[in-house]
Amino acid sequence: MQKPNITMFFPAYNEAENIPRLLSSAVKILREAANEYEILVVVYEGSNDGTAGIVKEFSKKNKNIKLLIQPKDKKGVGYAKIMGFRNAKFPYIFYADSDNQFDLKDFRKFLPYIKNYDIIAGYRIKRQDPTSRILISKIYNAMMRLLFKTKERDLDCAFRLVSKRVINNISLVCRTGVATTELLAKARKKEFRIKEIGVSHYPRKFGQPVFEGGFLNLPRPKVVSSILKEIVLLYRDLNRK
Ligand SMILES: Nc1nc2c(ncn2[C@@H]2O[C@H](COP(=O)(O)OP(=O)(O)O)[C@@H](O)[C@H]2O)c(=O)[nH]1
Ligand SMILES: [Mg+2]
Repeated sequence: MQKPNITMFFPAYNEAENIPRLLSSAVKILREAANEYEILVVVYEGSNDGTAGIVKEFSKKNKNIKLLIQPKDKKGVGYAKIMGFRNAKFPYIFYADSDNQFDLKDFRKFLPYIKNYDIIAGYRIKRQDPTSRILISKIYNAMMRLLFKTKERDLDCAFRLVSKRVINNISLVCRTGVATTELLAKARKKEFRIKEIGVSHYPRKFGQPVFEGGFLNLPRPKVVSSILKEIVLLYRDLNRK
């Protein structure tokens, strides 16, 4: 059986210390799993730790690796995903966070299903984040499930394979982390087939998460308010007659 052609993309905001391991493992997995492949790293222009430069170095050595710059005025991990999907040239598009909290080897578990499902959504078997974050996420997931009738168990898990069929049939507009729910809710509405697969999760070793920070490591009010605003917009969008 012919191997699939695969695009992998990774959003990155100040992930300089994580990029080398991420790209090495992505190349290793794709060389064995794909016929042709490309790796896009969508780097937020506001990154100031040299992330883009490191990706550029990798792209000089491997022409399948490409750097995309996300404009400064279009911040947000959701917008980075829109850019990844828009620029992906292959029919199977996989994305994950670039902070090495996942092990890309788990991508192999997806392969037997890629022809029979439109979305394969990873869920974290045991999430390795601070307890406060896990609690907030549980409340968030419950609320999103109620509002958007999504049934998947880990809505904001950034380890997914999406068929280009889906991207060509729905319009994605969310710029924040709400984007991961938007994708599932819109795909579900169009009756695309969704499969869930458990994946491993690890604590962040380098760099900072965007959601929380500061002295007490609390959720950042600006991030929370932009997420809440976007939930309202998405609700209106999905319930428009
Ligand atoms: N391009 C881009 N990447 C982002 C942005 N915000 C977060 N990221 C990346 O998205 C991924 C998830 O972010 P992170 O803060 O670790 O989220 P968490 O794992 O849910 O705490 C990481 O790889 C970040 O570098 C953004 O505005 N633009
Ligand atoms: Mg993370």
